[in-house]
Amino acid sequence: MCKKCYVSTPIYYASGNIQIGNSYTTVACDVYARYNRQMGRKTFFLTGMDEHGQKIEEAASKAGVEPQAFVDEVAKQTQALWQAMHIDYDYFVRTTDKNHEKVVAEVFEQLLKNDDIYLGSYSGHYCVSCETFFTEKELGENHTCPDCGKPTKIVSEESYFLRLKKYAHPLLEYIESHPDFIQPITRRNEVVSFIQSGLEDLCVSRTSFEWGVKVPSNPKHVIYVWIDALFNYLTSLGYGSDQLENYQTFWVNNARVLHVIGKDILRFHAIYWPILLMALEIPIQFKLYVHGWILTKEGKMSKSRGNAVYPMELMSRYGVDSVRYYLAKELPLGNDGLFSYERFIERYNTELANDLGNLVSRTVSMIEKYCGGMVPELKEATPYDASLQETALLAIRETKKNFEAFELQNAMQATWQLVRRVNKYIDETAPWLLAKDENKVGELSTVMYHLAESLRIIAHLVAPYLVETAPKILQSIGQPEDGFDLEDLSFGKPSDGAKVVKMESLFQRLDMKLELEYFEKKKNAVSEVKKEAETPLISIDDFSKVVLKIGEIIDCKKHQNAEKLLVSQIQIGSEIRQIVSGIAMHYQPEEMVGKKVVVVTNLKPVKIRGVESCGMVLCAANEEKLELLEVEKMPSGTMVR
Ligand code: ME8
Repeated sequence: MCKKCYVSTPIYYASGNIQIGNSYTTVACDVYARYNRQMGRKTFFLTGMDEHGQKIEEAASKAGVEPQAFVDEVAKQTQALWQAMHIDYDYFVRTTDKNHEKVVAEVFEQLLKNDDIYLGSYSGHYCVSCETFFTEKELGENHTCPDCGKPTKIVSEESYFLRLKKYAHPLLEYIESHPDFIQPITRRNEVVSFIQSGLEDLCVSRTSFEWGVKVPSNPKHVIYVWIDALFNYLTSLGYGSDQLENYQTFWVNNARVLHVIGKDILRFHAIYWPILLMALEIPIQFKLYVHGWILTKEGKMSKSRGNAVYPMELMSRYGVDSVRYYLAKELPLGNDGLFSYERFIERYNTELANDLGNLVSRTVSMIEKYCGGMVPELKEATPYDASLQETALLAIRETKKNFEAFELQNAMQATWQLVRRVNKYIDETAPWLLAKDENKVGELSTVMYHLAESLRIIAHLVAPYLVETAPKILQSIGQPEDGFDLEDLSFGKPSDGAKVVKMESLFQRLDMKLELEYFEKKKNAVSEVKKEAETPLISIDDFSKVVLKIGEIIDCKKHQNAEKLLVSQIQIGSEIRQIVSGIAMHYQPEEMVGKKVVVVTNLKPVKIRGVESCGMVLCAANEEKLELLEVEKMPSGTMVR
């Protein structure tokens, strides 16, 4: 068995926008890396940031800071997020790392020297957002980007090109002779037909912006951000430096090298990356696992659509494990998954609170009640033990088999077969009845042993994703942590007098209605803020067109034709104005008299339900409450500024 593992996420664009969708890759890789460590493999888990390119240069300039300061801040925030999500990476690469930049520049020169890169000129449709050129036939309606829908620009410039055409045939041969190179197979087929439809040489440099690695022999050119980014997988291992140990261990001599990516970046990884490696005669060691997207009812998550859900928001309400659980469970390899709060809460309640959380607390309570808190050893058999043990062994086998294949969802399902079986075992054996019968003491002990032993196994199987819960389960059944070794996990560890520990419930059941209301309210609040942010700014001259004065209400009556309106007579300095206000649901006419309020005095007079209104009284209001803006000391007629 291969005792090593190298797994990588894509490096995230330093746009500082990690939502629940794109945090999927990182959680999934973390789960896989933890599984491999539990299998006793020496594991290198890589993630990081993609920090060059026009998009980032523009974002920094919009924020009014230098690009380096901009990406430093985003990297800090991203690392804090990963820490909060318990992402246990071995290395966090940044493409602005000096050693990375140096290797990218050298690699480019090498490709140039080998004539795999040549100088030409390019004219085409470029999407700044996706950092990608598109051919005419690939474009969406009105020359928009087929990926993000934004307008593309025609860009014409002297450029370097990478010879993709030259490598099309060898790449097809490689894919054919390595059937598991791209998984799932649908993605592999997509790549094959794309190559078969004819590859064009790829434009790999830009001259219209500065923020990137310069071509050393022609520094007006910045190296294409994807060449720069893809090499992170090697520079992180020391490739191109004098410290090649990790490169040798985790790349050259390793059968388990995995790049996990989303479907939108398949072409870069399945075509450009292996071609770059072929051109440099670096072995193609990696396999690609391609996942779909997490969508919401409104489609792909994006900040601009306002449907993005952020992991911090969920974690602070429901804890880290439930978010990791949801993400790992939601995406079958290859297909898209859905995020909705309903689904999240449903999964939380059914699978975490009911199936697992309850099982742990019931087991602990019963062992306390029936066995004085000490996990007993096996005694007299019950008719249900054999089937439970069989399910436990099957769950171990199937969970591991699916983790091996990066089928996280199936791995979790295999474990839940056991969780459900143990719950059923409690119903079948009915320990509360056994406890009433003196002749059944032996069977009761056996049942309690089976419950605790099953929980020990479950804790090991869920440890890659329920990182906070798994140690708590072990603690509650009085078992020491053993690094959650999965290699030798089996049923039948002696209980050795372990003592159970009663703990707070692992997952509190949630009230679906209340939770949905909470998020609905939050969504409304966010859209209010967004609306406000979208309101155009006005100048001081615009503001000074509005004349505001203090007025004292000297008389007030109900409007005769409208129950929501009050008609007030307001003294403003020496003049008296009549003003109609929609506040009758909040104020009685008599309580209005004597109030000194803020009045807009230069509004054009209007008739409201037949009554003339010459101005407006200002109030603070939301959906529930309304309050007049009042002053105490200032005399009527005072200007408000
Ligand atoms: O692509 N659901 O970075 P990135 C699932 N810098 N996955 C999603 C998703 C969603 N809603 N949205 C995005 C880049 N992703 C490049 C990578 S690697 C040499 C350079 C995934 O920050 C996306 O598919 O735009 C990608 O795998 C990852 O998030 C990072 O995306």
